[in-house]
Amino acid sequence: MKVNMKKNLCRVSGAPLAKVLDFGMQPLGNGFLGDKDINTEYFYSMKIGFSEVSMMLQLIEQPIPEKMFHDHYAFYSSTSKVMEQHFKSFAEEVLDSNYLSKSDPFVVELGCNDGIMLKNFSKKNIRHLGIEPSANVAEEANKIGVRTRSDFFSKKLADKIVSEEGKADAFLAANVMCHIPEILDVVKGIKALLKPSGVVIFEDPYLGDIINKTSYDQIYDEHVFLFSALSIQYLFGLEEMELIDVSPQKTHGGSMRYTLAHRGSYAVKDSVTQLLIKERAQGLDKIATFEEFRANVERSRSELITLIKDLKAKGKRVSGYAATSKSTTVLNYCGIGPDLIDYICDTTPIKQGKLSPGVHIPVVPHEVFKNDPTDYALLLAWNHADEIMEKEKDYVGGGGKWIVHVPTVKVL
Ligand code: DWN
Ligand code: SAH
Repeated sequence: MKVNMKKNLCRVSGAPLAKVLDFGMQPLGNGFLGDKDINTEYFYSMKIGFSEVSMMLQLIEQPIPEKMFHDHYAFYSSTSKVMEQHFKSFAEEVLDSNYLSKSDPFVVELGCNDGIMLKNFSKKNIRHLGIEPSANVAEEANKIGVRTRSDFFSKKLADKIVSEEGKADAFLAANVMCHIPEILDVVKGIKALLKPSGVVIFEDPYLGDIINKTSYDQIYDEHVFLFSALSIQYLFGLEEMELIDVSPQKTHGGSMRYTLAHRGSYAVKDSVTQLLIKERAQGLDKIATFEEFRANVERSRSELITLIKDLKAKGKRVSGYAATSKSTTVLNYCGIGPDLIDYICDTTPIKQGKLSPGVHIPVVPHEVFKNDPTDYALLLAWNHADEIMEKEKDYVGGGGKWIVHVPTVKVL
């Protein structure tokens, strides 16, 4: 796949980008590796920039998608029970809405991963199609009866789907629109794929929360864009589409669900007007806001390093909990390696026995954390805190302590 690599230009408006923050050379967020791969590990220069024209915060450079999404993609969506429930509710909301035609509705999902959301449609015999380039997770989806095509979504593919299967009532996506550098082509594809009454409903980590919580770990190779309602309105406006509803979500540390339709086809809900006003008041349209964000990120980094080094100096053992993609940014940007963290436990078999990207901390099964708990555990999946705290009461009961870095660095 070709990626438009015109440096320092906004991928949406083409206007020059103002540089916001430079994280230095970073490995792939999901680039877990074996000992033999250390010498050939891939790094790229991770910097973010902002355009006041499109109001889009974005990576200035991004590795080509095939480096990240392939037949051994390490993230399986169904590892979280809370996310299973979340996507069940998401699907039920769509099924109960007026957006689907009464006869033979057709639902398409971008980046369906292991089928976590679409299975709720397939179980009800709703005509559906998942588009998922990572072949290993697409295979899991197909295995559970979710019809999935292993490919990258594009305008060309949208035209093919329309000619083979007709237009869609609903185009869904979760945590994937922000992954696609060729976003203009994707929006053209969505426009072509939707019926006149069709809607696109998608959610992604929300820029307003990222700024408020200094959750800079949402920035990594896969997350090429950090969306706000302002930037989404601009982006889809290019194809004569508009926001008709927005709904904040608790998932992934604060997300926003956007519903869009062809311009003029539905009434615009008040939620949209209110959020756009709020975002301007928060300064999500101004470069100055991101300069303040940079200062907060730098402060968070120095506090986390100091805390962990102090604990080590006192002879305490520290581990990481959950080998998330986000943690790759935190650990590499802060320079936290195996000298400070003994291991990272994770429930995903494909990550276990590997080294974490860049800093090379061993990733071990969850049982290691159970059997050999450390004095402190850095909660790298802070977005799943409720689910994890509920499961790990024994750790705290046994004297273990959690370290979190979002929204501020502290020991719980
Ligand atoms: O956007 C993305 C989101 C949806 O998922 C992708 N680009 C990649 C991925 O990001 P992430 O890796 O930061 O996602 P999570 O959901 O924060 O982390 C999942 C990891 O945490 C998995 O490796 C499983 C692990 N985990 C665990 O070990 N024990 C998760 C839970 C809930 C647990 O109890
Ligand atoms: N929707 C799931 C998965 C999110 S991870 C969830 O919320 O848990 C992002 C997914 O998007 C990965 O499975 C990746 O393979 C997929 N993806 C990345 N680029 C894509 C593209 N161009 N078209 C469709 N899917 C893509």
